[in-house]
Amino acid sequence: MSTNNCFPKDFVWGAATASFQVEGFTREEGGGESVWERFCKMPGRVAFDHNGDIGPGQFKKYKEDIQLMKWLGIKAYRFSIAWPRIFPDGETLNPKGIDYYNRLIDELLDNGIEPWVTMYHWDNPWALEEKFGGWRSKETVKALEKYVAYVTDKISDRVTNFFTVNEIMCFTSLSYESGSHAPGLRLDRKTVAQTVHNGCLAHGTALAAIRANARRPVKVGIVENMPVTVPAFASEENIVAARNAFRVMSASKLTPIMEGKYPDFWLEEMGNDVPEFDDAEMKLISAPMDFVGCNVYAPTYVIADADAMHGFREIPHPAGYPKMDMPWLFIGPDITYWAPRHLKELWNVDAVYITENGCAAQDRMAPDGEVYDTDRTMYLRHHFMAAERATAEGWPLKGYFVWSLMDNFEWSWGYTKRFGIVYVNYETLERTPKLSAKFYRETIKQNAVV
Ligand code: PNW
Repeated sequence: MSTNNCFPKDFVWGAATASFQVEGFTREEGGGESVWERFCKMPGRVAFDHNGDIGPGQFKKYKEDIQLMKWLGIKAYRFSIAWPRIFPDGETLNPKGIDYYNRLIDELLDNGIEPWVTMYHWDNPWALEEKFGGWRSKETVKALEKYVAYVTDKISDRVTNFFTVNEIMCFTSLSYESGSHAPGLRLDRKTVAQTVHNGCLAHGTALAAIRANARRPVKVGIVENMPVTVPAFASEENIVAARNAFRVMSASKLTPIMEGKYPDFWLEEMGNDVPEFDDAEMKLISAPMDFVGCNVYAPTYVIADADAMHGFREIPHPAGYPKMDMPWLFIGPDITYWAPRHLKELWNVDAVYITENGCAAQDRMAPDGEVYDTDRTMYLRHHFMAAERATAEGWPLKGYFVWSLMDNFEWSWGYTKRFGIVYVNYETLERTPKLSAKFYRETIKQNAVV
């Protein structure tokens, strides 16, 4: 039993997934089409034209999956609700749509696992895209408000922890600028800036709707994948540089959410392409949260540079820098330490959760039926060391959710990338805990780096 490297007693160990990535069976019980379902049907957009029709099939296998979670010993399961199950055309209620989530929540609670609910993880109703242009329009934000109000009313008797939206960049810039995410468009800078603003507004609107409709006291925050800036080495100047860079690099998202206004330098830089907004919206966007969720995968290295505009310079990764199995997945466990530290030092945030951390790896089942993902285990262990350091130094890190509980639909990569600590055989839907799952189980059991 290790006595060193222990986590605080109440540290929340969890696992995360998202509806479109794990559920499958999106049309059962009256569900509608999401932008991602439609995107999968556009030839060539998703690897091998994979789709979310079945996937890991958690919609049918949630009881089995909850037994896996129980075996792992996680205290919390972060999952998202599929908006088109509840409002299939974005506007008309499907009362049966909530049934699945009621079953899931009840089963989790019966097994001693807390449900942590993400309201929006990218699967918005396709109809809103057609009618209003999706996140280009504030009409979509209004539709989100109605959806979030309804869901909160139905589940807040049993759910305490809510997240508003997941990763603003991924449903705005990637969706309307680079086009790698649904609906796959490539639009001009002003339109994209408007989607980003509307994404912030979606967060603020959902936050208010959750607070207004909750049946009991609840806790609410956002999930962001802000660039996590790491001082190339921790000299005093580099630490200051990394902290400033953290704020500057989130100028259109987390920074206005924390500060209530867009930074002047950003407004200047955007010129005529500044999105439409008013004071009332900025107030909504920046309403106080109970915690901040950070999805951390790869580092952004920074050094001090007195001649640079904001006093820092980002250093690119050299060609041979070690990576996990995604083009962007540079290894840099220090982000798990620096995210809560920057958030505390910049904005006095008192509760931070790592809402996602994990990696894709080239998992193969060995002849003995085991998956020996020593690479993922190494990746995770180093993040746990950084997490333990953060808690030991008193930075406000309160919990950690591994991405992901199981292999799932990795967006435009389809099923070609595996992020799970549990292996999924997509032919039989059989689940096999990998070495990393056994490692995670032991970590939770000892509440320490093992
Ligand atoms: C997150 N990047 O997305 C999402 O929240 C998950 O749904 C997803 O499966 C997971 O990370 C793994 O990709 C990201 O380009 C998308 O750096 C893109 C990036 C990071 C995270």
